[in-house]
Amino acid sequence: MELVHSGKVRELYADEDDIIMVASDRVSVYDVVLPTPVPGKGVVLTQLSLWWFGQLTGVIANHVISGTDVPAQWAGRAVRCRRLRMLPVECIARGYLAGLGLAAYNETGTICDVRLPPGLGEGSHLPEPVFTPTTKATAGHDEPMTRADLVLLVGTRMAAELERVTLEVYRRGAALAASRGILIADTKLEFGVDPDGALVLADEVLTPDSSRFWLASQWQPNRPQRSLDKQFLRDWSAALDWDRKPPGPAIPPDVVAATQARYQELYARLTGRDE
Ligand code: PZK
Repeated sequence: MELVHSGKVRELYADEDDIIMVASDRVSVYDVVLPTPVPGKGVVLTQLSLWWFGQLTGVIANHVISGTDVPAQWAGRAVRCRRLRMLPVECIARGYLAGLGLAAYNETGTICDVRLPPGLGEGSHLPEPVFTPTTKATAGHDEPMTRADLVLLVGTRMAAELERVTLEVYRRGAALAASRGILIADTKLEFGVDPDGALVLADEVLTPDSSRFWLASQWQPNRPQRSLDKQFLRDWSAALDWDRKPPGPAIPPDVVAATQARYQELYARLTGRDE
């Protein structure tokens, strides 16, 4: 199969008219891919994404053709998808303040033209989820967009549709996760358009590589939150003499095992399944 795109932790292949998305066991911490894989991660994230797509079928069509009709060597970690015309925007919804959203708020009191109340801090729960689209930078980091930027890129109707669907996916996902003790701080969605012009949810959905997951029982205002999946990696790497630039350090076996256990726990809690 032809390799179409290789990302930090995933690969995209072309199979005739379809594409096959393959999730590796690679992990990144502070945006650096580490040299040691976390066995099982690609399978867990793929199965979680497929489960969410299923939960969301009433909200929006998706690109999944099959989670099983894939080459045997990638069983469990690959998804056969419809090839779409991808929209050049990352659609982010935020329910809590963290990351680039926090940085924008601290500078301007707004995120992507949405004014937020004063006095919010790191980890704050927002009064309403906000839609904060960003550009897909080909080099360097993604940049926040204004509403006007988005309209120029996709048109008025599509801009409104993207906002509505992104917020609805976030609301549904966050409500379901909250009922299982997990907060979804924010999530990044990618959409494509099918040959009929219909909007389709693509990529992966509501996984820890596209979203911030926090344990509700551990949430505290005004501090960085403990990430459900990567906290062991962060705590361990913080104690090293590492400048957070590539190449990252090799992960010791006990930290690999603890990280694996966190991915499993997240999957089991959200889906109610054991694997
Ligand atoms: C598509 N990416 C992101 C980059 C990955 C994924 N259904 C689709 N049709 C056509 N193209 C894409 C999709 C989807 N989803 C996704 N880039 C293009 C990407 C690197 C690795 F696994």
